[in-house]
Amino acid sequence: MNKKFALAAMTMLLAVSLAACGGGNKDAGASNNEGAAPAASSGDVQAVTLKAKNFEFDQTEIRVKKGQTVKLTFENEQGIHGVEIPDLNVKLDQPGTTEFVADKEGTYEFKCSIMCGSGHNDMVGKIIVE
Ligand SMILES: [Cu+2]
Repeated sequence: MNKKFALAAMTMLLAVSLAACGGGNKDAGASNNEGAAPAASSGDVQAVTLKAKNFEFDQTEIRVKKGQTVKLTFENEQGIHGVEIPDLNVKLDQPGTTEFVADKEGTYEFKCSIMCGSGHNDMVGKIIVE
């Protein structure tokens, strides 16, 4: 009988202390993100620079965090190319910068958006939202 009571009391204490911890930690996680991604300029914006030449991109796999605003800068180093991510409604037909919110987890194809020549179809990569 006493053991049962003690167990019940301990369980309650544990529940109370867990609840207290959970409430206090809400904001603690935010500051832990600092420095995690050197490319990020500020806050929840992740800066990505993608460069194109005949006939490839300098990156074929880009990883971004779900929910972040992605600031995509596209540059042509050689030839005339563009970039598009059809599933995310992102398109840059010339060098420039665009922003989009990576709000869905998944793997999306990006590719050259301009018929640039014989290697056009090789100009593909994937962007992974995780
Ligand atoms: Cu092309």
